[in-house]
Amino acid sequence: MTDPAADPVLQAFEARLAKGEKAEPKDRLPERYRRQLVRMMSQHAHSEIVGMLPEANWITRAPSLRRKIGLLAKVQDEAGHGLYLYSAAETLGVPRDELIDQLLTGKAKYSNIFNYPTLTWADIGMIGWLVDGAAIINQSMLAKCSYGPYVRAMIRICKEESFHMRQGYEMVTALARGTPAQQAMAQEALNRWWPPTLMMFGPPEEQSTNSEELVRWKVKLKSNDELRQTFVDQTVVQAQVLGLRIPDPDLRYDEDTKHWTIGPIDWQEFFAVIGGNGPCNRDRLRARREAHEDGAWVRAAAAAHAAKNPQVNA
Ligand code: BYC
Repeated sequence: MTDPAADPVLQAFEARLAKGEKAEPKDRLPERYRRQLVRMMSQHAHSEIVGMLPEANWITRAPSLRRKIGLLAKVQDEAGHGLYLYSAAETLGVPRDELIDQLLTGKAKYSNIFNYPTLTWADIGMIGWLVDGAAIINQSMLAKCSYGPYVRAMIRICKEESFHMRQGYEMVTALARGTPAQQAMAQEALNRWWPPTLMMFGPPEEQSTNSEELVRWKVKLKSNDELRQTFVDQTVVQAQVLGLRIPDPDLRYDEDTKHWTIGPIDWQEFFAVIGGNGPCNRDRLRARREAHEDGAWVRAAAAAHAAKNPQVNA
């Protein structure tokens, strides 16, 4: 890691962070900080966009009009989140086209969780309850991070994600209080979504290559493991209320620490999934590429309209 004494830009930047000030796009930012933010914010934007796919898979099969309207609105919200985040990442000097190209060519990462299939309607409830629940815990920390545009995007996104989580919990509640077949469907979905949701927080400290820098520069305010623990403590109790069983034979309440402890996480599976070898990686990228190609005429029309109406871009 660079010694701040040898780098006046880094020294001034760290002094500002120490005073609790936020960094803004017009500031002189250390190159490494800028690159770390581009990496993280673009991965986050891609996750929102790819995250639309597993849920969109169920729009036509939602069990009632009310559920269909709710799901449609949620998927549209995710598209909006992706757009705020691409805009926020662009403030760091990288054009959106370049970021999208990195996603479509498989160079960029996106959240591990969206490489798993949505096999039943209960999976849509699990995404809301577990995946959005995990995302909010991670994102409410990012909403206090050191980069102003990311903070502003996160504040808005967290409000919408909280609603998504409540909606998911309400869907799972309906199944958990339903017929034995509905209860079994909810339990089976929880069994599949629990392990990859725990992985969403990223690997443990010793394998978390970016954490040291990100914590130092106040992008991350808590470690991956600390946030994962917050999620476990919150979710175990919710599962108890629902009468669902967390699929972990090692799950125990530790009276000393007052936390729930979990069994081992399969990090080999995690690294295989983020390396491109999860159950749905190829499908997800294929779907995104097709959507991008299908949208070419919209981009061309928007560009032609803007060229004829310079005030649009003024
Ligand atoms: N998935 O050094 P580490 C949503 C990678 S979407 C994939 O700890 P870092 C929603 C990591 O990139 C919300 N890769 O990383 C949308 C690194 O590899 P590189 C998504 C992961 O950055 C639609 C390596 O592992 N949220 O809510 O310090 C519908 C070592 O990890 C993951 C965000 O994107 C992962 N889960 O910490 C419904 C939040 N974890 O890049 C819901 C923003 C780690 O060095 N991101 N890796 O090659 C973050 O907060 C942080 O990037 C992470 C990881 C905590 C995820």
